[in-house]
Amino acid sequence: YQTRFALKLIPSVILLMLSVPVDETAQPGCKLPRLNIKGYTRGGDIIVGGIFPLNYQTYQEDFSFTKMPNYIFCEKIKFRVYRWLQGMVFAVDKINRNQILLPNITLGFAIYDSCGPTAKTIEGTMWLVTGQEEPNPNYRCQHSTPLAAVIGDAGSLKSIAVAEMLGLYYYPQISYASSVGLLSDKSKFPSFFRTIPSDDFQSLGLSRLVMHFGWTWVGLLAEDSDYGRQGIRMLREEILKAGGCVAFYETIPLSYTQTIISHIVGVIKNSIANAIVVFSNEPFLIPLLEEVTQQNVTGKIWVASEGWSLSSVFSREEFLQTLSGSIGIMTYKGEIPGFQEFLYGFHPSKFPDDIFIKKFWEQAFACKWPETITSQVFNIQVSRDIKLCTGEEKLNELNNIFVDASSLRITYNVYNAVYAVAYALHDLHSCKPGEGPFLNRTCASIHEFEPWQLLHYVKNVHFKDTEGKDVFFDENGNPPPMYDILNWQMTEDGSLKYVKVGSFDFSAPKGQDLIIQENAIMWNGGQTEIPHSV
Ligand code: TCR
Repeated sequence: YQTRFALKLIPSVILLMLSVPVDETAQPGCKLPRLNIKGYTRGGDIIVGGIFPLNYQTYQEDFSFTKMPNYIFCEKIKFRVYRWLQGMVFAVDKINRNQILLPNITLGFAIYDSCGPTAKTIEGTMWLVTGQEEPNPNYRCQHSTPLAAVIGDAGSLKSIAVAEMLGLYYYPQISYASSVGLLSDKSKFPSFFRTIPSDDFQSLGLSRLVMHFGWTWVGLLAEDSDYGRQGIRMLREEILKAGGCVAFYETIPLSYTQTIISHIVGVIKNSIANAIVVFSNEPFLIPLLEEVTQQNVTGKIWVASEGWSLSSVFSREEFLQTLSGSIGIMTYKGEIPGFQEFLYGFHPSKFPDDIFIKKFWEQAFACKWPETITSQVFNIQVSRDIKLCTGEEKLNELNNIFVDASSLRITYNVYNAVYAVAYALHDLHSCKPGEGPFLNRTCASIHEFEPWQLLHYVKNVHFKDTEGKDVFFDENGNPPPMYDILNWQMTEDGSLKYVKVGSFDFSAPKGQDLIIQENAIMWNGGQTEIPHSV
């Protein structure tokens, strides 16, 4: 429902509320339109930037340019992404409380919602780099706190744009979810790192999975983006190399058209291939799988890339007949001690600087804060329809993905990314004069370092995470490639649960890299025998 909502144009009443007033007070003599950016910030000795695609975006198409264009609306917080964001806040707090890691240095942060087109993400990056609400490129004032690094963005499309800009200044960037292979190219993205493995490994893993089950005749679907196309291209090569065949290959459009969707569903129905590997992110796949469900296509084995394998949308009841029994690949899960309590105790009164928290609260509890109700809206809507928020609402009584810390995967990547920055800063700070890595064995100063100096330390960072696993980046800025294999099983009460049925660890010796517990898998229709590919 949420995404459906997001795809539709919102009623004009809400548009009225949301349209941002155009700032008429741009300084005389300044030619650039004034950008006025708001984010969630907290002060400190050093700032860590964060970029998260927090809100759903809606478009109101008006490209007439007869007035100042204002066609993107960001509304409705994605609860899961808000949890990722809080993972960053939690990590920063924890590092600041840690007496051993970065003692006497307080980390602050500046977090930006990258909802909207890539241009908005660039805008946010300029805000981080310049440290000003009116970001003038190439200018960060002497008196402003140094920016250490930027955590984000999620999608590769945006991260590539950010990386192109940050690469210019050599600011370290660590993404928690951008996985396309392209970002491994250090000649193009010299300051990019990530805590999610590169898709090259995922493609390899998916092909091994398909071959393991003896599915030699497979259908392939790819999101029409670098993520989908690059992922499927490599998967296809691997399948062919292993002696398999591709029954069909279709791309899923980024903007919805019924003709293409019907065409793809037709191809799936008419093909005798049972196994279908889908390399896609959640939003673009929704219309296709809705159509598949509507046309009652069952008995297929869906194999999910990690872009959609934990999507809450597809665990809805209407998809269960079609999708239960699916196999998904996902980055491994980690524990973050104390995070569950942090989420349960999360409350607007504790985080007055969080510019998103009130909206989140309203959405989570379907209420309105008295102060957010403008008199205008009050007049339009009947006031008795509005439930007021009191602050007494209890998050732990809510069945909301935000408070669910039972399976932290992307959140965990965020957490480790922040720690990587902290450890790099710590190493920079611990440098002994005369033994430093820079010219004439000098060190950098924690109070006044150049972005490339910190980059040196991020490249070499190495620490143990809360799971005891080693965190480091290889020469391409990638973490050790490890994945879990999940099986989507229908429970007795008719809901979906994700059961771990195996894992990939590409750093393990050959033969031990792929582990699958076949007897733990439940296939579509409740079968326990491995289905055949035709
Ligand atoms: N890489 C995708 C984005 C993405 C994502 C996710 C977004 C991945 N996994 C989970 C939301 C939730 C994998 C990309 O574009 O690189």
